[in-house]
Amino acid sequence: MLTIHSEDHRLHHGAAEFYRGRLVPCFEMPSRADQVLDAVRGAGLGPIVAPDRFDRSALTRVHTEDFVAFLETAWDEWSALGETGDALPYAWPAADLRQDVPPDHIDGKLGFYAIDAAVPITAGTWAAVRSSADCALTGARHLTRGAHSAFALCRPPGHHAGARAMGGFCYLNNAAIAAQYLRDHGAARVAVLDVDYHHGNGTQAIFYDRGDVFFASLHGDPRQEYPFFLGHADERGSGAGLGANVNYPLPWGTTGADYLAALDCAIADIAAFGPDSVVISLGVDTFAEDPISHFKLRADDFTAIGQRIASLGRPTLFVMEGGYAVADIGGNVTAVLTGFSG
Ligand code: 5XA
Ligand code: ZN
Repeated sequence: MLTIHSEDHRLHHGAAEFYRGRLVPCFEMPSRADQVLDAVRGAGLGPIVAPDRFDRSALTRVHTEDFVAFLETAWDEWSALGETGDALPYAWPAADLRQDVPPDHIDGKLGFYAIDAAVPITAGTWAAVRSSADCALTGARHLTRGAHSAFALCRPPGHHAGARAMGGFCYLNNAAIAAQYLRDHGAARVAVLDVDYHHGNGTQAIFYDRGDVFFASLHGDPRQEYPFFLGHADERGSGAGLGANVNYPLPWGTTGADYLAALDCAIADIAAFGPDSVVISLGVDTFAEDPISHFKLRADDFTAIGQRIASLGRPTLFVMEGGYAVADIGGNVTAVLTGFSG
């Protein structure tokens, strides 16, 4: 299996995120990708290549023009204020506030284009975000050229990013951008399966009214868990997309056995949809030792996840999402990938 990786991920290293009333060191850090890369090499998974550079238009197939422009210029606008620390939002257009007038000031823009304060913007964030999307796009291109699988070692991750919003360590939605690329290059039907611990709210929202991209997600129940405001079982899609969205919210404490039973249902949903290719939002923060999550999966469970995904028998792109037990992230990711490859 080909792995796509860029050293540019290192350009994004936020100092702090806002969590439970305090600024804490970012859980999403460069060493995560280093550990995964080491494990990919150690497992002899296959070649590792740098991403191709894609046109900006591949991003605006799923994100709005104004949002991409905001990400491109946010650091310059922030640093023009004389600020040298990371840019973070502090005010949001929540209920009863206007969401139709983008502010001019960067403080307002940061909140307007964010769902939370876990998205620090640094001097190198845009370059890293862009290279992360390029990794996903390169993997998708590899599938369109006949490959059976690829692993996009994306960092920062993407599945919380909506068409017009960043959040939860995510800026551009790498999996959605890749799925759209597959649609634009020959695949009539694409399925996105999100096995990250957190609901992929951004991916769901981007494809919610579409019948050509199926979205299935297993995740911590939003009644208990971030992102809290999307990811319930009754969200089935709308309009042409009705029936093309399935959520399996699971309670804190979910074990490997319970998780795999739900995964079997999601796999059956995807098989019934009949996709030409599959994109996996691959988070391993379902791991029992993950510092911010509450599932109980073990290494063997990750192998079983890969085996079940392989049972779909479709060209498959794995896109890296979350996982914060840094010492174990590499082993858990390669367990999925080697489980898939057999
Ligand atoms: O998949 N999403 C994550 O791992 C980030 C969650 C951020 C919670 N503050
Ligand atoms: Zn996650």
